[in-house]
Amino acid sequence: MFRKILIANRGEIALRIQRACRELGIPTVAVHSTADASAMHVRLADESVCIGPPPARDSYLNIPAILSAAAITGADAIHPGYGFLSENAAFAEMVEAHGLTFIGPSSAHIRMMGDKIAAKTAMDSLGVPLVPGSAGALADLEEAARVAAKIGYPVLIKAAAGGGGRGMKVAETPDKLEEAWSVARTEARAAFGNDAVYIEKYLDRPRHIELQILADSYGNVVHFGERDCSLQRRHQKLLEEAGSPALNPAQRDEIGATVTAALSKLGYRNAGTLEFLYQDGQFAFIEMNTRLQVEHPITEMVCSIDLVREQIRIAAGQPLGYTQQDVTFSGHAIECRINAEDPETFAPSPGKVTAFHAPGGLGVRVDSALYAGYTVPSFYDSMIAKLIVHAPTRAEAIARMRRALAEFAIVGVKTTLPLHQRIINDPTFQAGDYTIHWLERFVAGE
Ligand code: MV4
Repeated sequence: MFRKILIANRGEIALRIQRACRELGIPTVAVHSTADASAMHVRLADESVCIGPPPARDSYLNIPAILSAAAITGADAIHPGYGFLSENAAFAEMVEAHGLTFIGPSSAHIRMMGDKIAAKTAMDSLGVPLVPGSAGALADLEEAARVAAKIGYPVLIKAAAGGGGRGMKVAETPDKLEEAWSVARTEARAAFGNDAVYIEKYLDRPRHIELQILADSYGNVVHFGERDCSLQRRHQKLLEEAGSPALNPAQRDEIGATVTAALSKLGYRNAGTLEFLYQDGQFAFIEMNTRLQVEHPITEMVCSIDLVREQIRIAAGQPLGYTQQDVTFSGHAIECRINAEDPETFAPSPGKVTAFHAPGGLGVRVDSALYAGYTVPSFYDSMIAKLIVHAPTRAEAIARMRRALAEFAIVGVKTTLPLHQRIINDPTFQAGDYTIHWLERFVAGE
């Protein structure tokens, strides 16, 4: 096992990783920018190192400073959390080149999944269902037109280096293809320095369902069921559920078996999430995330597993301690992401938190690095808390979330708590009858 783990992140996820380390008896090193000197992840760490000025590119993305902090403190492993350097293959490579362990997949797998075309090609060859589309990058507009005619309109042109919705263009009809093609290529070149694009059949009302897996270094792969992440606005998730209101256990078992077999053949290691679009009873793989995800706690609640602990054990070369049969699903979990934002305009609302009271009680979990007197800085993501509830049924989880939201007091900054209260009370949400488009319309008042 590791002697000491450096956590290359901030906020609630840095605390989450510290907690797992502490339960394993492993000391932690926090890193922080000058803006975060009094942050909770620094206060609670065993030791801390300042790695630079407030902008992330100078601190939380500053690879030499982070590697130096590991060397100075004698850390032998680095956990990247989510965001920042978590899916940076070059960083994973450098960590290993310095004789440290990167707590995550191999740099080769991070790189493969970062290229959405390579990810789809790999999953296709392993028998994972895809959205119909081009086999690889499109050579030219003529090829795009040929593939589009074959799969049928509307189609979507996507950037190979994309993900998270950037560099995507819909063409409803053949006469719109040239425009979509050139806009997608121009955007991809500007955003990623890579204008490779591919084409897919456009699904008009899918749900976004993702599958959590863990894989050890010995070919054992286990899945922990799905999360329904359809409730998002501008590709920012607001609320997630485990399991999906749209799936039954047999459907979960079937896609789970397909995915675990595929990842075992691929030789994948550590935690991963496969993203699918789900429409008309069909799963279609779109992307794979090679990191711990923000919404991992809802999976932990329904499976009674500590995913971060398992990530650390796997990275230390230990085998998974259980098989698929040992994974059981109990009840329903919901997560609300609470952001320091205006609940109507979504404008960031940094500033001093003058009062903070977190809800509690049976089946309530709050993952947050907030405290009364803390000043939310303007330099980073606006998520300040995750409120997670777990209950025997979805209806009881909704009632529990309503109760917990009402108890939550955050004073001094605007938060998205009122928006979550509106969502949780909405009949369409309560019926579980929503797609990826529902929330945008809901916040627009439609
Ligand atoms: C799609 C799609 C419809 N059809 N692909 C958006 C982000 C990226 N991860 C993939 N995305 C989509 N791909 C096909 N073939 C619709 C989306 C999409 C979306 C997907 C998941 C969650 C929210 C979304 C919001 C808008 C569009």
